[in-house]
Amino acid sequence: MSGDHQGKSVIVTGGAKGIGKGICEAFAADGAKVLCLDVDESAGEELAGQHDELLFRQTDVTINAECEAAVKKATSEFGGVDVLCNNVGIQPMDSYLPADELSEEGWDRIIAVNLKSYFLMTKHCVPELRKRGGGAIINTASVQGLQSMKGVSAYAASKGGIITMTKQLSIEYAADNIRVLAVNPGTIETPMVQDSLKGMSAEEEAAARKAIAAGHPLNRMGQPSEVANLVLFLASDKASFMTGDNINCDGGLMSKGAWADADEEL
Ligand code: BMA
Repeated sequence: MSGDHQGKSVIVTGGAKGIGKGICEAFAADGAKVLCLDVDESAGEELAGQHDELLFRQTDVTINAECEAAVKKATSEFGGVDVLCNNVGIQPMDSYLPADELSEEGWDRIIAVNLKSYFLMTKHCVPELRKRGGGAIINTASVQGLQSMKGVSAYAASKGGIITMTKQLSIEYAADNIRVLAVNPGTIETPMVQDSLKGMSAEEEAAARKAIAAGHPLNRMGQPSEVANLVLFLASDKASFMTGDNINCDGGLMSKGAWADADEEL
């Protein structure tokens, strides 16, 4: 525990599972008051039951009025907002399609959850951050906002959008002492990634896990807590001269050239 966030009020979207859960737990362990927002009520209630200063509110952050109500909840319960972690993200298995085969609804859903919600939560939190004399907005982007693959048009657009919006917002609100940063996780052991391995035989899953790990120079998937450590640092005064940037937390994935493995086999 660093104590950097002792008594601070923090909102985390998509906070009940995966990276968001790791972020909620790390802030709670550091003495912050945490409002966890998620659509998954049972996972959220279970998490809230494990921490004294962690509240759960079932919220669909794609809906403006729900975001507004959630921010009001944080201010009434905790007296204000110091840190917003826009973290929610989906990558549904049925969206892994070329753009010409992806439905309009499939595109809209991913963009609404992964990108629009970041705008809506920012919109409602900024006035509260201003009242505190400043604060931090930490956005969960992805290495998929930097480099790409087949079948992820909407997901890639959403993550690239987060990275660009992070830069834009950092300029918009620098004078308010609000720092805005993004993190780019590589493959992290989360329900979202586990879902992508569902339906495989044990041997297939083991082979897929081996291949995913091998893509990362550290030769493994990351853990939610490892992304959370970075988020807490970026949200703290220790990162006081950082804003607008996006930082990889990816076991070296983005350092690896596309030719690296082929070259080793020569
Ligand atoms: C994340 C997700 C994961 C993926 C990782 C690295 O954003 O898309 O499914 O493994 O990027 O590509």
